[in-house]
Formats: sequence, C-alpha cells, structure tokens
Amino acid sequence: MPALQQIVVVVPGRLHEHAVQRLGATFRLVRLDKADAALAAPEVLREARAVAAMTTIDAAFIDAFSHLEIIANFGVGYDAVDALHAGRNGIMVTNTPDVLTEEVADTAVGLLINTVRELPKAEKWLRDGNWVARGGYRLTPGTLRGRKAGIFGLGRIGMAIARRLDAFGLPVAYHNRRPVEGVSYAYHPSLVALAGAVDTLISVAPGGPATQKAVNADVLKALGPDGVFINIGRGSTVDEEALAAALADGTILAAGLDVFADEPRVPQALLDAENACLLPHVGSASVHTRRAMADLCVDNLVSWFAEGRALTPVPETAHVRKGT
Ligand code: NAP
Ligand code: 8YV
Repeated sequence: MPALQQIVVVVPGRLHEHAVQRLGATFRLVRLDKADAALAAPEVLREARAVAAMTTIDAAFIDAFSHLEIIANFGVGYDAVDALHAGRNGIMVTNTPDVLTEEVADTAVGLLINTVRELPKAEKWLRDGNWVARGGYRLTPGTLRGRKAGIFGLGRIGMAIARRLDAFGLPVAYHNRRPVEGVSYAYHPSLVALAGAVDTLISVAPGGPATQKAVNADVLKALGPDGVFINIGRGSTVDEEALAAALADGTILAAGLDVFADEPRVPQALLDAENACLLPHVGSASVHTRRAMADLCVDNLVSWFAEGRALTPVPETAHVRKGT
C-alpha cells in the first residue's frame, strides 16, 4: 500500500514489538523517547497524521501536531489520553476493547482466589521447605464459599467476571452510573450501597476524574471485616492510603490488586500488608492477548487511512469523521 507508506505515524515511548513492526512495514514510522513535542523535529509535528501509544497523551502533545487525525491507544483503558480534548478538535481516539476481555476476567478471578485462599503464600511455604520442616500451610481464614460479589463497572470485562462468578455459585450485584439493560444482577445506585450489600468488591471501572478515589474509607468500611477488595481496573479509582489503613486495622479482610495509582511504584504500606496479594498490572499480559491488542491498535490506523473509518472509536470521539 504505497499511499499508506507516506503517512507519518508517531510512536512515543515503548510499544508492543508486533505493533511497532507492523507500523514500520505499513507507514512512515517515527519514534520518540516519550510523548514530549520538544523531542519531535518540526517536520514531524507538521506532517504526522497519527499517533500510536501506550503512554500519556495530553492536550499539549495533541496540540503540537498541525495535521493529527487519529490517536490509537494500546489498551482498552484510555484514561491516559485526553480523549475529550481530541474529540473537541476533530481528532479520533481508538482503544482495544473485546480482544482482552476474557483474559482480564481470567486474571481477576485468579487474583480473587489467590487473595482469599492465599495460594501464592502457600506455594512460598512449600518452596521455603516449611511443608517438610513445619507441616502443612495454615487453614485460610478466607473462602469463596458463601461470598456475595459486587462488581464496580459491569461493562465488557465486568460481565465476563460475573459469568465466571455465576459458575462459582456466587450471587453478583453491581454499580454503574446506570443499570445495564437485560441484566438480572442486582443494581445499586451508589458504590457505598453496593459495598454494604456484598462482602467481595471487584473494581473494573475505568480511571479518570469521575472515578478518582471512588473506593474510599466509607466504601471499605461498608464492605466490612470479612470484606475482600479486588482491583483489576485502575489504581486511580482507589484511595490507597485508606485501603492500606483498612488492611492494617481489620476494617476489611484482604485485598488483591493488579493496578496502582502511580505504577510501577507501589506504596510501601501496601507492600507491607500481609493480607494483600499484589500483581504488576498483568491483567492482559499473555503473549496471545497482547498480540491481539497490538493488531487491533494497528488495524485501527490501517482502517482509518485505507477505509476512512476507525474500528473501535472511544465514545468521546465517536462523532469524529475522517476529512477528505
Ligand atoms: P467498559 O466495557 O467500558 O466497562 C466499564 C464499565 O464501568 C461500564 O459498565 C460503565 O458503566 C462503568 N463506569 C464507567 N464510569 C463509571 C462511573 N463513573 N461510575 C460507575 N461506573 C462507571 O470497559 P471494559 O472493557 O470492561 O474495561 C474496563 C476497565 O478495565 C478499563 O477502562 C481499564 O481501566 C481496565 N482494564 C485493566 C486491565 C488490567 O490489565 N488490569 C486490562 C484491561 C482493562 P456506565 O457507563 O453505565 O457507568
Ligand atoms: C494494558 C490495560 O496492559 O487495556 C488496558 O486498559 O490496562 C492493559 O491491558 C495496558 O493498557 C498497556 O499498558
């Protein structure tokens, strides 16, 4: 496709290698160390028509380009991209939904079981020689049996988690801004009401101003002393100080966290919490799923420039149409 080969696509920061290879083979690829317009040559700022990224793309970076048409985000969560600003300026933003849904739901349920049944600690017990020297690992205070699950963010991934919990025999309730049509799970109009009605809260809500520190001290108190909190969504949705305090003083039983507010930095108080199971943001991190995300990220750009339409626009830019 020679026409595509003349289109300048900027990749700031790191990106999945398969995406980089496809972009290089299809477009005129320009790499920047990070999303800082000062690092780009003036002709790149003038000529670039697309950005593909898995890093923060703010309004200043967007505004630095004079002919930018589309930003392809690697990841379904696009809270790091100023999509509202892009949409207001007629710039399309795409993300990578669906292709990671089942993988992330698998991870969420794995994290829940690890948290409640302490499987990583039990394995460490064996590897450290304690099984021989001291006997079996302790009976876990936590169990999935008899639990009631609440999902904060019953969207694509939330539904996939709910289906898995159905199979585990756990009743499911949820909180979104509005009830989901055609779903029989109990709806709670506030997060604190949901937390009060369940003992297992799973957050898979997007990041951003509307969900900033939504899981706060009140929510954790409502969850109660047998409460388990799982976060597979975004770290910014949690008041991490309140969570560490709740874990330390028994306000809740345990937490399983795949995401943190300031990744890759994890607060010391959470690292110190014996009753927290911590993962380094691996929800979608299999070779299979990351490659599918890379393909969808690039396919959005190919479709935009070859067919004139994005495959998976984010809601804030769904109105944006390709000019001539
Ligand atoms: P989705 O289909 O858009 O679902 C998001 C859900 O959150 C929707 O049901 C939405 O319902 C609800 N929601 C949004 N804003 C809300 C608010 N202010 N208050 C209450 N509910 C709200 O997205 P998805 O594909 O399931 O992905 C969800 C999130 O998971 C992503 O945004 C990303 O942050 C995270 N994620 C993490 C990993 C990982 O590796 N850990 C991987 C993939 C995704 P309403 O619009 O009706 O409120
Ligand atoms: C990715 C994610 O690992 O899709 C998302 O929203 O959080 C993960 O699947 C991440 O976006 C890539 O850095």
